[in-house]
Amino acid sequence: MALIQEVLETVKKRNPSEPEFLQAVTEVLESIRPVIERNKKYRDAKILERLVEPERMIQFRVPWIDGEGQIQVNRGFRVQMNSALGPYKGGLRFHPTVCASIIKFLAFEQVFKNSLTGLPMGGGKGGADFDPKGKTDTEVMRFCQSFMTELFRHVGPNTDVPAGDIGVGGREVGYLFGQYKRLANEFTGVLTGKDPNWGGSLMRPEATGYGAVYFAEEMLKTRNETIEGKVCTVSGAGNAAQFTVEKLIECGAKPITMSDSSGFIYDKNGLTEEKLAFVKSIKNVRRGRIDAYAKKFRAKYVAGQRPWGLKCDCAFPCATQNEITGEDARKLVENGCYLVSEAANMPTIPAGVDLFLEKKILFGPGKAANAGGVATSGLEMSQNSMRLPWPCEEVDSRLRHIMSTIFKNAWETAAEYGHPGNLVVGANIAGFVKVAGAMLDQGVV
Ligand code: NDP
Ligand code: 2IT
Repeated sequence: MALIQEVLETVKKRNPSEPEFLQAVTEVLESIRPVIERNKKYRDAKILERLVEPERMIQFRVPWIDGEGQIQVNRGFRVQMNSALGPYKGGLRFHPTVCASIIKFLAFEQVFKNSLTGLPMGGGKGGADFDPKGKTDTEVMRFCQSFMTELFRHVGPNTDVPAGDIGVGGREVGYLFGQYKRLANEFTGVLTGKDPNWGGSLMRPEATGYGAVYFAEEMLKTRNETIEGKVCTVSGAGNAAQFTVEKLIECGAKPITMSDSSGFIYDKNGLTEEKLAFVKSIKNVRRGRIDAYAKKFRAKYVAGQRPWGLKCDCAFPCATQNEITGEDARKLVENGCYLVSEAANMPTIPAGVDLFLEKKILFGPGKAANAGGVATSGLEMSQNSMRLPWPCEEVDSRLRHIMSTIFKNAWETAAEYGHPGNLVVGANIAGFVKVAGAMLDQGVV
C-alpha cells in the first residue's frame, strides 16, 4: 500500500540516523496494513502520520559531580509519544548507548503495549546516556537528583509517570522520587516501581518476568501443553531475567542459561531457587558480573556470546534490543526451539521475526509478552490514587488476567485479519485500533 511506504519514507527523511526508531515503526506499520486498507477513516484522519511524530520530546543537560569532585555532563531525554489513552507512561533507561533513536523506538512500542493492557495509559519513554556500572550509590544519587531537577517540570501523576528500565531499578526510582517530592512539594504517584514501603505496588518487581512466563503459558495452551518440564534459555541477568527464571522454576520448567553484556552461563542441571538467589545477590547487591555464577556452581561460562546456540524448547530474551539476529533465530529453530516469549523490548531483529513466523513457532512479541511490567505499573497508579495498597494475591491475579486478555485479544485479532497464529499482526492491530479510536474521538490534536 502506497500510504504506508510514503509514511515510512517521511519517517526516514525526518529522522536520519535513527535505525532503531525506523525499525520499530516499520514493523508496526507493515503489520497493521490490513486495518489501514479496510478503514478510510484512519487514512482521512492521518492517524499514521500523527502516530509516528512524538507529541513532545525533551532533551536536556544533566550536570553532576562525581566521587572525585569532577564535573560530569550527561544527556537526558523524555519522549512523550502519545497521550490518547491516558497520561504518558513508560520507563527510564540509564545506559551508555541511550540516544534519541533508542528512546523513540521504546516510546513508540510503549504506546501499543500500554493500549494492549486495557489500562488508561498513554506512551512515553526516557533516560540518559549515564552508565550506573562502577558508580557508587552517592554518585548514582547525585546523578538522579540532577536528572529529576530538569525532568520534574515535565512529569506528574496526571501528566507523565516514568518507571524503571535498563539501569533503573528500585534504587534509582527511590532517588528520583525523593528529588521530585522535594521540588514539587507533593507526595504523589509520579513514578512507579517504588518500594512498597512508601507507595510501590507489591509484585511490580516480579511483573515483567512473571508476565512473560504467563504469556508463554497462554501460547502453549493453544497446543495443549504447559511450561512444566520445558528446557528454557534465558538472556540477561537483570530485573526481567531474574523474575522470568524465578517463575520458570516455580512452574517446573528448566532454565539453563542467564547472561550479561560480557557473556552467558550455561548450567546443564538447570537453575534452582538457591542458585537464583545467588544471581540476585551478585546483580542487585554486589553489582558484579554473571561469570561469578560459573565459578560458584561449576557451570560453563562463555565469554562474549549469547545463549541462542543451545538446544532448548523455549527461549526468553530478557536483555536488550536486537539480541537475537537472523542467524541466532535459525540456530534456535534448528535446535528445536518452538516458543519465544520476548521479555525485552524488540530483542529479535526483523529477519529473525520473519523466520519465527514462517516456521510457525509460538512467538510472543515484546509489546504483548512483556506488558506485565507496565500493566502492574498501571495497577500501582490505581493504588496510589486510592491511597490503598492491594495484597500480593490481588495484584498477581490481576496481572494473570491482563496477560491472558492480551493474549486472547492478539490471537483473535490475528485470525480476524487473516493471519491466524501471527501474534505480531494481532498485537499490533489490537494495540493500534484502541489508540486510533481515541485519536479520532479527540479530534485533530
Ligand atoms: P536491567 O538493567 O535490570 O538488566 C539488563 C540486563 O540486560 C543486564 O543483565 C545487562 O547486562 C543486559 N544488557 C543490557 N544491555 C545489554 C547489551 N547492550 N548487550 C548485552 N546485554 C545487555 O534491565 P531490565 O531487566 O529491566 O530490562 C531488560 C529488558 O527488558 C530491556 O529490553 C527492557 O526494555 C525490557 N523491559 C523491562 C521492563 C521492566 O519492568 N524492567 C518492562 C518491559 C520490558 P549488563 O549488566 O552487563 O549491562
Ligand atoms: O518497557 C517497559 O514497559 C518498561 N520498562 C516498564 C514501564 C513502566 O512504566 O512500568
